[in-house]
Amino acid sequence: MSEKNLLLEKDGALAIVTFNNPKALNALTVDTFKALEALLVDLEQDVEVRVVILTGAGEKAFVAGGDISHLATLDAEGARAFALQAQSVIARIEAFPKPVIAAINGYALGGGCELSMGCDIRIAADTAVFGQPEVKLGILPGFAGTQRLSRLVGKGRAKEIIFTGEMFSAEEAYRIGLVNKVVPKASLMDEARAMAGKMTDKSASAIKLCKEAIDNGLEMDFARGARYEADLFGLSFTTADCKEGISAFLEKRPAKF
Ligand code: CO8
Repeated sequence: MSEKNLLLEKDGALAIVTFNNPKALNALTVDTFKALEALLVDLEQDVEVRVVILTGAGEKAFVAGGDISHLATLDAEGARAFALQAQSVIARIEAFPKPVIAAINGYALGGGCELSMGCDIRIAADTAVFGQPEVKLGILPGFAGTQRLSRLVGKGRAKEIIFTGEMFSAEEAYRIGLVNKVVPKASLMDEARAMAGKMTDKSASAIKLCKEAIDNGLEMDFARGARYEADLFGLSFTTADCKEGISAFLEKRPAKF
């Protein structure tokens, strides 16, 4: 456990981080972001941990957004600083060298939806509810939601979601490609663990390079992205995992990564 608003459970190669302020539907504060950043630094260095799952405590919410009572205290400079702090922590999740799965157990609104979009994979409970309701508060998504939502679901759909501020279901989130999978609420964590399990027995160094190729390559034009992939492909041949994976196949035995 790293601090009250953030719980950490380690289970073999898996780390489960839980936003734990259910009375305020796990709304995100400056302190939560600081704690999350410190935890990510630890988990990055922890060689045992191969996959991280983020989820929310309580029955109702993953994360219902930035803490509106904190937003009420901010001036323009403070709002910009909060947005930048949150963006840098979410960017750290996106660049984290191991897969990060969001197990979305309820409301994923505003900053909560934005945080989930920094994760590699989103699995939603069938009861989860999504939305970017900032326009109802006279503000805009400030945790890079305008950028990530447009890239994930396309510009037209992102504008509809952001301009209307309407909430939508997990099924709709699946239909538009915002989440990878919708599962019964009762089996959400089992499903997240099962998906993580399909990654933890694979090569961590190869997965890290795949993540870099996808995330960094998508910011390039196709030819440069493909060239970048080839560079990383070459790099993968310098790893012990490459030797082990290929030898294991040829020796007809399971690879041990
Ligand atoms: N911040 C602070 N407290 C919250 C938040 C929040 N985002 N969401 C819920 N809470 C609190 C409620 O105030 C309430 O507290 P209390 O019991 O003390 O009155 C408690 O959680 C339970 O909430 P409700 O009683 O409202 O529960 P309901 O089931 O009736 O409703 C909803 C659930 C629909 C989720 C409702 O709580 C709601 O609409 N919440 C706000 C959702 C929202 O607007 N989120 C976006 C916030 S803005 C944001 O995230 C932008 C980030 C970028 C900012 C840029 C930086 C400056």
